[in-house]
Amino acid sequence: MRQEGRLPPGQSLTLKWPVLHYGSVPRFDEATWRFQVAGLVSSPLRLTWAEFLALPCAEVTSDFHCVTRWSRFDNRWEGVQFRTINDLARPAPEATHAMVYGADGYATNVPLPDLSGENVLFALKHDGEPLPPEHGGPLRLVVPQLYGWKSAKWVCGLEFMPHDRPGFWEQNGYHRRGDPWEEQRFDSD
Ligand SMILES: Nc1nc2c(c(=O)[nH]1)N[C@H]1C(S)=C(S)[C@@H](COP(=O)(O)O)O[C@H]1N2
Ligand SMILES: [Mo]
Repeated sequence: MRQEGRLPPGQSLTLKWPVLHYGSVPRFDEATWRFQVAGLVSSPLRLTWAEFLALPCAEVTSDFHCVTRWSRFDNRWEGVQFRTINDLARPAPEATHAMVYGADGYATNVPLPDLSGENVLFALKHDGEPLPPEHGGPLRLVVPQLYGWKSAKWVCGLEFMPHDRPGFWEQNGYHRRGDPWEEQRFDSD
């Protein structure tokens, strides 16, 4: 659905669902998979797949904007809100950013205020179907208000940090925050 004011500057709408990542799709093994939360937290987490699935589930619909200039509207995501993980781990007041990790060795930094919104979640499903491996299945982060590279696929954990530190793309010239409405594409923007 095209709607006035929904497309950030310099973006084009796509009806397809492009697959974009660096490297190859990591293998998922339910027996050895763990979701780890570390760093500046009162309760570090190390959840098994069964424990993760037992967390309360939420559903949100959001638009997705990739820095390579495509946007996809109305993605229906189901999963565990970041808030839920945050409440379990209880970060210290000094924590300002998180480094989010993917099982492929990916890392991306996100300011904590950008993670606290109700539509930020660790997604297990997209448009009613289990998340396909090429789109980050079985679990990916979704941070809809930032460019897509912040939405780490195959997410396996995060680290709460007392300051900002660049992740993979951020070390390679991409913006620290990546707000599509401000066109924060590159470090120099
Ligand atoms: N682990 C991991 N997550 C990643 C990436 C990646 O290379 N590795 N690429 C990012 C980029 S640049 C985008 S645009 C989205 C694309 O998600 P999609 O393939 O489901 O469309 O995944 C993001 N998450
Ligand atoms: Mo991207």
